[in-house]
Amino acid sequence: MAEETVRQSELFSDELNDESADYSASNIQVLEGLEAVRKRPAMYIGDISEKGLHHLVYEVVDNSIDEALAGFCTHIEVTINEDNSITVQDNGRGIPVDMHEKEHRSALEVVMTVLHAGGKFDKGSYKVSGGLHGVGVSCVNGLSTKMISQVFRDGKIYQQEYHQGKPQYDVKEVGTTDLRGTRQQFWPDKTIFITTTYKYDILANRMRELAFLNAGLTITLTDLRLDKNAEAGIDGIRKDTFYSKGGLRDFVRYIDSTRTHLFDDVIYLNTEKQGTPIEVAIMYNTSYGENLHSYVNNINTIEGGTHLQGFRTALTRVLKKYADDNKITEKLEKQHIEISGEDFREGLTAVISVKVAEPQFEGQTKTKLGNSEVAGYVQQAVGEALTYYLEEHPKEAKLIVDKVVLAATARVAARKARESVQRKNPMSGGGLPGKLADCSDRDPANCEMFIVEGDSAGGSAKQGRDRHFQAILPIRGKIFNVERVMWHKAFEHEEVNNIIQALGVRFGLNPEDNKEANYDKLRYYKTIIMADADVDGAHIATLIMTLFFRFMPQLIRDGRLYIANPPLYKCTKGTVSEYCYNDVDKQRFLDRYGDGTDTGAGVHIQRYKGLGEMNAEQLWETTMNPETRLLTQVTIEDAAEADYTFSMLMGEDVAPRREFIERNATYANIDA
Ligand code: 0RA
Repeated sequence: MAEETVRQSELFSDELNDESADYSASNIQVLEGLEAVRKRPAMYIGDISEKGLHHLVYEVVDNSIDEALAGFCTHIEVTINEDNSITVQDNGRGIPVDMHEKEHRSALEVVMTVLHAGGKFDKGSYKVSGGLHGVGVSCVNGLSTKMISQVFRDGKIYQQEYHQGKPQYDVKEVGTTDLRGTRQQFWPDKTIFITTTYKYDILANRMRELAFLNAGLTITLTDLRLDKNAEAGIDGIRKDTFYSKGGLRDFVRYIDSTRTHLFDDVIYLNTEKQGTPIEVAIMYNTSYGENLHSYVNNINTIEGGTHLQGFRTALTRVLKKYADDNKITEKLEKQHIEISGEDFREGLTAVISVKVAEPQFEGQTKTKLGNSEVAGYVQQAVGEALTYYLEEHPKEAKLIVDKVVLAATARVAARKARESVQRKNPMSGGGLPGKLADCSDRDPANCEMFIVEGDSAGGSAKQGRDRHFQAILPIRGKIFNVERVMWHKAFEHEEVNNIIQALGVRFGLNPEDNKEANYDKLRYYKTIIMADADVDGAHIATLIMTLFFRFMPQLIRDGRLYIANPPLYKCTKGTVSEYCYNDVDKQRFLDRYGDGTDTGAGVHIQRYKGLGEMNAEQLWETTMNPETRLLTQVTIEDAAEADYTFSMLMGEDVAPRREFIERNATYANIDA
C-alpha cells in the first residue's frame, strides 16, 4: 500500500514529462482530466456562478438517484452544513471499494478521480440519471478544496479524502456501522466559484422536483446555518422532507394547484415502450395558457424535443378524431372555423418524463432531446392512454372538447378583431408607441429600456436618463393580468401593446409553427422594470414579469430582463449622506453615525415612498446610472416552480399570495 500512496501523489504532480516515472496512459488521463476541469470549470458544469455552484449538489445527488432507480436506495439526505459545505448521504449499496482490476486502485477512488467513470464498472445497471452535463462526481471533487467520501458496506466504514481532487490516502477502514450507503461531503473551491454560499430555496426546488420525478423516493434537505435560517424568518434548523407517492400525478396537481380545474381527474400514464419508460400526467384548467413541462432522465428539457413532439401529435390526433367522430368539426366548419393545434392545448398543464438510455441532447443549452425514435414511443403511449381515457370518461371528454371549440371560436374572433384594429390604425404594425422616449443609439446591444410606473416618475426618468442609450416607457398603473385573459386579447390592451411595440418583437406563440416570439428585431438588450419599492410596485413588477414569462420567456433565459432597485431611504448626518436600499443598510448608517436608533444623535432619515419623490438627478444617481445602480436580473431557475409561483401570485386565492410576498418582501418595514 505504501507504494500505491507514492504513485498517487506523483500522479498529481506537474512532472508530466518525467520519463523515468512509470505512468500508464490511463494514469495520465486522470491527471489531465481533473486539471482540465479546474482550468475550464464552465465547460464541465456550465458556469462558475451560483448556478454552477448548485449544480455540484445535483451532480452528487444524481449518483444516489441512479442507485434509487436501480432499486437499492429509498432515502437521500442533503445537508447544508454550517461552513457551507454540503453532505449527501444515501442508503444504497455503497460505492464498491474493492480493487479495480485495470486501474489497480479502489473502485471508489476511480469513481472519485476519473472523469466520466461513475457506474462504468457496473455494466448491468440501468444508468439513466446524470447531471445536465453528465460529468460525474469526480468533477465535483476536482472543484472542491476538500472532499470526503465514506462508504458504509458490510458493517464497515471506508473512507478516502481528497484535496482539489487529489486523494490524500488510500481508501481505508475507519470504523464499524449498521448503516449501508454512501456519504459524500464537499467544500466548493472559493478560488473557482464566484460565490460559495448555497441558497436553501434553490436546492429545495430541485429536491422537490426530483421527489416528484422519482415516486417513492424520500429526499430530505436540512440547513444547519442558523444565521441564514434566521434571515428567512426560521428559528433554529431548517428542514424539509420531499416525498411523492403519486409521482407526476402529484407534480401536475402541485403545479396547477392554484388554478381552477375543468374537472378534478389527472389523466395519467406510466408505461414503457421498447425499454423506454414513459410517464405523463395531464390536467385541464379554465385558464387560456398552455403549460408543458418535459424531462429526460430527470433533466428539465427546456427546449423540448422529440418526446414533446410525440406528446403534441398524440394529443392533437386523439382529440381531433374524437371531435370528428362526434360531428363537432363539421359544425365548426359550417361557421368557417378550423381547429388548430394550439386550441387543443389551451388550459392544459402536463408533465412528461421519459428515461432514455443514450440521450442525445441538442440545442443551444443542450436541453432538447434529439433521439428520433422517442417521438414514436411517446406518441403511441399517449395516444393509447388518452383514447382509453376519453372512452371511459364521456363527461370529461365533453368538457375537454367544449373547451377546444371555445378556444377555436375565440381565436378566430380575436383575429378578426385584430385585423380590423390594424386596418383602422395602420401605424400599429411597426410604429413606436407615442409615449416612448427612445434613445439615439441604434445598436440594440448598447441600449436599454426602462419600463416606469406612473407618469410623474416617467417624467423624472426622462429628464434624468442618458438619452444616448436609455429609453423610457412610462406605463399607467397596473397592466392587465395575462394569467386571467386570453393571449389574443393582449393586442387590444394599450399598455401591453406599447411594451411589445417598443421592444420590436413579435410575441406569443406563433400558431403556424408553435414557435415562440421572434426576437431578431429586439430593440434593447436590457429591459429594466422600475417600480415603487412597495407592495403595489411589487405587484406591477410581477405583472410585467408574468407578461415576459408567459409570452417572451426566451428574453428571460437570455438574461435580458432586470428590475431596478430604487433606494428606500436617504440618511444624512451633517455633511455625510448615503442612500440606503434596505433596512440593513439604514441600520449600518445609524450605528456608524448615530446612536443606533432612528431618532438619536442628529441623524436625518428621508424615506422615499415612491419613485415620484425623487428628482431627476437623484433618480439617475441612485437607480439609473450604470456605475452606481443596483439591478436584479430576472432568471428562471426552475420553469415548473416558476409556473406554480406565477399562477399562484396572479390567481384568485389571496392567502398563498400574501404568504409569498411576506416571505420575499424586501421593502421598508412600514409596508410589511
Ligand atoms: C455501482 C455498483 C454498486 C453501487 C454503486 C454503483 C453505487 C454508486 C453510488 C453513488 C452514490 N451512491 C451510490 N450507491 C451505489 C454496488 C454493486 C454491488 O454492491 O454489487
